[in-house]
Amino acid sequence: MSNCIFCKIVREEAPAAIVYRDEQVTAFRDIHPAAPTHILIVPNRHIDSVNALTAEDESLAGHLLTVAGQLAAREGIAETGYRVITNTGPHGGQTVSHLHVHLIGGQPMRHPMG
Ligand code: DGP
Repeated sequence: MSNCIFCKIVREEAPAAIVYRDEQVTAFRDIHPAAPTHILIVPNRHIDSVNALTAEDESLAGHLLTVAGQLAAREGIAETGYRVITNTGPHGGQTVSHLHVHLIGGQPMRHPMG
């Protein structure tokens, strides 16, 4: 999608602190970090949200989580713990319509769910 900010980051047409990239996903630091570690992991191919995932995306969806775990280890927060969040739609608080996984950690999480 030409106007999608995360597509632009994936294509390196917009700046971002990219921390990981492979043929399926790109990970970069959130511009408004909610904790010492706040990384967004996005599919390189535009997918609006969890709502748009199909059975053909199951490997990709799993890969987003696997990379989250690997980056948590690399960031040194695997043992202390962290949150992996995917907001979906207005009630979920999704503000960027390109599927993304938040990896947030480095401090105790304060916000309760819901
Ligand atoms: P969500 O509310 O789940 O859609 O989260 C979107 C996140 O994306 C939010 O934490 C801020 C982040 N974000 C928005 N625009 C940019 C950007 O241009 N660069 C980076 N690095 N992060 C962005």
